[in-house]
Amino acid sequence: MSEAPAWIEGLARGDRAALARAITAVENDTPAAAAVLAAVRGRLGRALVIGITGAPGAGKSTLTAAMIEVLRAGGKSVGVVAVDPSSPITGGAILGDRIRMTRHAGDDGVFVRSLAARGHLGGLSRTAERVIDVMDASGRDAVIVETVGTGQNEVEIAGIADVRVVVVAPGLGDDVQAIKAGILEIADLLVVNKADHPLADRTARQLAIGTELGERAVPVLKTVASSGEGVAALVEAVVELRRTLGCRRLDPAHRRAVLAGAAGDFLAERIAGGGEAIDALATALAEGRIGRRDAAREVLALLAGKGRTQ
Ligand SMILES: Nc1nc2c(ncn2[C@@H]2O[C@H](COP(=O)(O)OP(=O)(O)OP(=O)(O)O)[C@@H](O)[C@H]2O)c(=O)[nH]1
Ligand SMILES: [Mg+2]
Repeated sequence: MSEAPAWIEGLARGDRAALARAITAVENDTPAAAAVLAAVRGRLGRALVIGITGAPGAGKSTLTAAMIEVLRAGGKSVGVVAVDPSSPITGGAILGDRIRMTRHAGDDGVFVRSLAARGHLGGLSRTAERVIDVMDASGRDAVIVETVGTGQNEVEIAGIADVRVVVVAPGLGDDVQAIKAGILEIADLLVVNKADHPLADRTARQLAIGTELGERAVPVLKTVASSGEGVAALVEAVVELRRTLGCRRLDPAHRRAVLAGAAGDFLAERIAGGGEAIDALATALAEGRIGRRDAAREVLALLAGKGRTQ
């Protein structure tokens, strides 16, 4: 490991420039990344990390801006991580988000960073997690993670947050598919935004019924992000939930999942490389001559060098 750059000590003081450099280091996995991660260790778990996800146009960015307003009024410093896994480069959607947040542009208490989808070692969600870690360690009181879209990647990224808020627009709650989609399953809180819309009450009721059928009760709140109505109550509910849920990134189950992901990626890479024994095993699995678990065990043994050579 190379010597830690001098700017790293500014991170613990919440220095903006140091924060920006540290995020760039972990995002691009530069030589300074190891020093950043070392500086971050032991300083995690203080920030309230809020995940905002939901269908395009539901009002996530407007709601994020409104939540920033409430948090800033309460004297809290805020970090924002905007992620768009669907766009290969930091593009239109995120640019739009940035513009909407210009109200906070001159405010040192607000730090916004967009994450592009391309080229992340260990996946975008792993990078997002590291960026959140850096913001947390730099003393941000709250970190808001906004993801665009509702794919697997987005659900995974939102899953890193301590409190996961799923934003729904009026009308969408009537759609059973929306309730079935994995996105609602990860919600700690459901928000029907655009509550100024006539369908909002009905959607909120439908969602409440939908979640009652599930394994746990999920609170349903209503907001008008564009006017700020209901947003203070939302922030209050999020803070309250964080008290019981704790810091998700420090959770052993989450850490195991990260390890499982790393192991899975490694295995996939090795198996994709093929070879006589691996291809024979793959054929046996495809033809039903061996079960999935047995095949998995065998491939592990093979890669560990203890399996059959043929
Ligand atoms: N009437 C009304 N309009 C809203 C409200 N919140 C947001 N909007 C509008 O809805 C549109 C979409 O809002 P965004 O905040 O960009 O939504 P988003 O979910 O971030 O959208 P993507 O990032 O593109 O997925 C904008 O025109 C907002 O001004 C609300 O509470 N009421
Ligand atoms: Mg947005």
